[in-house]
Amino acid sequence: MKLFGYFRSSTSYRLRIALNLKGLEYENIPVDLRTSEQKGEAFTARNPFGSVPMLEADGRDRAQSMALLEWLEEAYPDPPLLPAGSEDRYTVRELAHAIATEIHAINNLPVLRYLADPLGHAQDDIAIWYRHWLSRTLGPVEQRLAQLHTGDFLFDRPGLFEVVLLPQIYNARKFDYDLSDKPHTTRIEAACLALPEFERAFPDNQTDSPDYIQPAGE
Ligand SMILES: N[C@@H](CCC(=O)N[C@@H](CS)C(=O)NCC(=O)O)C(=O)O
Repeated sequence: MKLFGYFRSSTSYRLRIALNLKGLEYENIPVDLRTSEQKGEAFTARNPFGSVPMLEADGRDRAQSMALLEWLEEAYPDPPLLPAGSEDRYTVRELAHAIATEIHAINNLPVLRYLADPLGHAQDDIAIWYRHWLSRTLGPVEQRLAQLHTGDFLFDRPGLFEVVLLPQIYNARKFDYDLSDKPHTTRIEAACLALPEFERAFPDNQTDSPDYIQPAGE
């Protein structure tokens, strides 16, 4: 498999975590969003959305991270990203889709850029926008985690929820968002970051990151 992504892209980060959790080998192919490589003809001929991630697998190019995560789950069910029962699956999807559709889609880079140009908003206002949409959904997510009496993970192992949560929390920290009133969210974040599957997927540990340090012996 080849994962076309960008180190700081949260949707690429989702895929890296999921592939690692499933123990699937993949080659990471950096697509440089700074030079708009994703909008070039060579890339859009393969992925008309002109966005990352794109996964090349079984001779097919697939895009759209949430659809890709569901595809991975169906194609490679073991180990699972979703719990066994339909009620628990519902809970995972409720929280994962809330983050994907109510935070990420509204706070994505093209949206933030559009607010600046052509709409003319100042960076300080854009940061207020960003934190507003974070609060609006991270608050209910935290409340739901409290109701569910979660431990280190939403259920017994990290899965689709954690795959979507961790990249969003990484972004929230980049925007200096105060998470001190979100003990359940940050407990799950800490437990995930301690796992090698999440560590390997971390943006700074990708070869296209300026912070990348080649591990000794590689
Ligand atoms: N709905 C898409 C969104 C993908 C997306 O927006 N990716 C961003 C990086 S996180 C990207 O490629 N942005 C560059 C652009 O849209 O021009 C998904 O979930 O895969």
